Amino acid sequence: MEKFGINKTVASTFILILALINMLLPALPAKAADHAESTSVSGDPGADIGDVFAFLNPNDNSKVVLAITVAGFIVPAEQVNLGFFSPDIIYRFEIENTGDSIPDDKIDITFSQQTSRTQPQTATIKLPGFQTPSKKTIFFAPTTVQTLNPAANPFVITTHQSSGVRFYAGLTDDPFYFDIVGFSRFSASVLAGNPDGTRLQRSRDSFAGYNIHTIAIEVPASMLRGSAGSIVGINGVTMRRRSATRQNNGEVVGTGDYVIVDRGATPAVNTALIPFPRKNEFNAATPVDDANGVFAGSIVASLTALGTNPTNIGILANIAFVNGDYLRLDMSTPNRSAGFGERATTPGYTGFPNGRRTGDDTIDVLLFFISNHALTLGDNVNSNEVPLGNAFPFFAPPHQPFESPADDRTRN
Ligand SMILES: [Ca+2]
Ligand SMILES: [Ca+2]
Ligand SMILES: [Ca+2]
Ligand SMILES: [Ca+2]
Repeated sequence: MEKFGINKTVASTFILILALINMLLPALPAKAADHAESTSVSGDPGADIGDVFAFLNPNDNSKVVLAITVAGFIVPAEQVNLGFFSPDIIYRFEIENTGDSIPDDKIDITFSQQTSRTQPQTATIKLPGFQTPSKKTIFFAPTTVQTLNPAANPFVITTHQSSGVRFYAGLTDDPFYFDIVGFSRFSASVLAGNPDGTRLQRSRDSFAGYNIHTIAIEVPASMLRGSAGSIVGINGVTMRRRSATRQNNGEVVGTGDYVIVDRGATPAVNTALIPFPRKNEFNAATPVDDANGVFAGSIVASLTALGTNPTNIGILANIAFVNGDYLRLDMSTPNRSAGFGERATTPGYTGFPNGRRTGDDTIDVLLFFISNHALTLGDNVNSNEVPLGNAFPFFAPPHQPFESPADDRTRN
């Protein structure tokens, strides 16, 4: 068995971060980057959640930025054709703010039909408390139209006047970075009984150069607070109507109640830890199911097979399912950046698993615990391939087609 060197300083810093988080949080949600992780969503890109983010605006810590990415791997040359949101889907942020696994409120976002490749769709945003007549707040915002020009169209950001809520929907660079191939080869080596850390030294970001659909909303922290005080849990959900009927004119009409197609909180739980036969089931389930232990056996079995010891299984279980898979954010912890270029060991680090910032290296944090603290260098992909924006929505603009032969930045 090959041994991986353990950097004790790095390890102790991680453990300190974890201890602090465990004191603050009854349970951390398992949020994973989960692009096309199950057959139910790989065949339904519009509803396929890539990642979910929740963090304090580093420029104004009284505001919380929530974001969900869907329908990833958009090639720049096709983004005019592919860059729109399905009008049949509810995009939802579930808000858990009482400290259990049951969501207490939600933000729902839907989109109008796309009528032209050059015209925006209209998003309808229902803010928390929408079910209460006195709090019923709804507003509308245009999406950002895509172009094949060398420069992306500027982000169109809409501010709802009475609440101060800000909204963005459109393509962005995919901020998730991960060497999928390296991880897959490394996992295979572990499962074969011969762990080979060199498999993680390719330093290739499987997501580089591709765009993704991003929905981002900035709300006052006070809008998310509940009886759990400054701790809030976020679960990203996509929903479609239970039945769909294909019409003779090619349109599809949905009927019946809305059901969950995909969900996202802690990165990579479904991708890495749920066995293939249960991936569709996991996506359609809820944090309450997690807390009831529906997937506990499968997750523990996957971690055990990877050699994760009981202590670290306990840590990851607390993140992934003990109190439901939510991305838990302590809104009382100051945040000064979107995390770009930081590691969990960077002084002042305040990111994942405390919420998740667009720049956070979530894979390295998860690999650290899965490997019993041996993999201190993670997957050797340490940041997004382009800088993130320094203002809301804290994403980079979409990649655009190049004018002449050049590196397209993809790194498969
Ligand atoms: Ca997904
Ligand atoms: Ca609750
Ligand atoms: Ca990227
Ligand atoms: Ca990494």
